[in-house]
Amino acid sequence: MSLTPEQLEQCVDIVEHGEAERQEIDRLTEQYPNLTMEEAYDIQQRLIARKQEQGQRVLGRKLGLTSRAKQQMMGVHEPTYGTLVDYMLINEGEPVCYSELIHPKAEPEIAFYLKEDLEGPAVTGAQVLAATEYVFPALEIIDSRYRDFKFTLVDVIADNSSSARYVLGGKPSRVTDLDLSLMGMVFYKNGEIVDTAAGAAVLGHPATAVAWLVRKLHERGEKLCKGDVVLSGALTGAIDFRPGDIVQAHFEKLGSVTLTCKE
Ligand code: OOG
Ligand code: MG
Repeated sequence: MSLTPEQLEQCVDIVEHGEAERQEIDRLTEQYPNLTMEEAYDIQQRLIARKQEQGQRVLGRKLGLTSRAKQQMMGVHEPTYGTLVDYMLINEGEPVCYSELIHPKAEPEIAFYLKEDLEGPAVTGAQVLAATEYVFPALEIIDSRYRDFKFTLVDVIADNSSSARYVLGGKPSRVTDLDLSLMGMVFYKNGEIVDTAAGAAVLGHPATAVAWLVRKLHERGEKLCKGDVVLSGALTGAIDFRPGDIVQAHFEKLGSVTLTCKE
């Protein structure tokens, strides 16, 4: 460990301030080039602890950079996770407020809702599916606090993996009899197709991504809990949107989810 507790707290101040003031921040690795992944997750954990002290509840987790499209887009080579709290959830039909965010982007995801805790060093995708009550079509709104949305893997981890908002589609589906890897998805902006994908874009199967998350959490003495929502990672690259835009993802069998945006 190269950073002192004071330096870790100072990093939390920077990220927290960027989000609260909607101001782009410099990459933490410019100040701390040797920042480790472990320290970056420590910063994220301290950031979430502060949000909890302010009354926010943890609603679940999100995976980041699970698809090759996203890894290439961001120039990184492995997934990350982030933590979801109350104010990030947008009910479908409510608009996202653009003025609360810096440079938001939207991306289509499959969300898991857990009926059992999941923990341990060797959890499989099959165990994830067995512990899943429902899956939902989802749109994640990411909003990196870093200037120009540019960061290294450790930077993005410290910034809670760019978490900002998320919308869950209204129709819960049971995973039994669904093949999430073959599930097709069409992504629209203002009625035009911007991208298409299948669930397999997410590490081969979205449940594999959730299993990766459980193993990663285990390394830090943490777990997924009954009632948690897990966003399993974007199936495509993320797209910009502005007030007045309508972003939609239509999933085979799961149905669709819509995001609107106001000033
Ligand atoms: C990091 C978060 C990526 C996903 O689903 O891949 C992410 C970023 O690209 O800013 O949420
Ligand atoms: Mg995402």
